[in-house]
Amino acid sequence: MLRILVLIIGLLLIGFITWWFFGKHAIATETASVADDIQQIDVNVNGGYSPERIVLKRGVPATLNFTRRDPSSCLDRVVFPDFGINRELPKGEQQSIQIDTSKAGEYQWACGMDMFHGKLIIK
Ligand SMILES: [Cu+2]
Repeated sequence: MLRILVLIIGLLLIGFITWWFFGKHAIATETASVADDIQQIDVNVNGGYSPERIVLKRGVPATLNFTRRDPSSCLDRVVFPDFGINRELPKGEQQSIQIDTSKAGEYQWACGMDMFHGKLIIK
């Protein structure tokens, strides 16, 4: 009886771990809105980035408006290694970051410690 119980708990644990690591977690994806030949999108920084994935149109100048609402210093910088951008995000202040959209591709961004991530998809 006890053996069966331990077996069931073990199987449940394995199932949970598999789901946690390999399950498809929903990722918020948003497309920047284009107006007058520029595209813009607001990114809310609070316990991570929202949206976490941004689709940009290639060749259209893009501005990402980051606003940090999270009090933790973890998110007080945002880094786009592919674009050489490392910007401070003062709390409650909107920071506009210009992105060069001339090359299509997928580009990661992260907090200053590389703990929280987001992705730009230029196409
Ligand atoms: Cu961090």
